[in-house]
Amino acid sequence: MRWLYMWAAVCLVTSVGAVIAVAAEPLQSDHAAVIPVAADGVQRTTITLDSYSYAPNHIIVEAGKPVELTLTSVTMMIPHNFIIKDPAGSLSIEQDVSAGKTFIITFTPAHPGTFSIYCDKRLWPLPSHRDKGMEGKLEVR
Ligand SMILES: [Cu+2]
Repeated sequence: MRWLYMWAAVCLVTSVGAVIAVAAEPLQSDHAAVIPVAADGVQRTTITLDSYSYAPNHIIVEAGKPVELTLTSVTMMIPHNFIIKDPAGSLSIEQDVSAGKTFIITFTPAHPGTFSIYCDKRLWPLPSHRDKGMEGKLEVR
């Protein structure tokens, strides 16, 4: 009988652990968007910046064709930015997007790969916006 109680206790602890693990998943789910190539050959889309998210937060483009992103902030106060850095040096994008503003950036990804998009703003000593979930990815095919 004692074994039965212990088994039940182990099951309870395991399921509580699973619930905690699910709760610790990233706040944003992945919203992938394949960006179409327009008639003029440009891959054009809009990304909405909010506190603390990008929407969509996963964009898929083709290598070797220009990309034009309209970055629109919908925040009232908090400034954000939009950073993509390829450690190999093929991409180096850093655009500040102050509250309520819109900026258009263009670049041509040279090589396939998956690159992080993130906001590195932070109000010390709070965690960075990226740590609060403000990140995404650029997938180049
Ligand atoms: Cu930010």
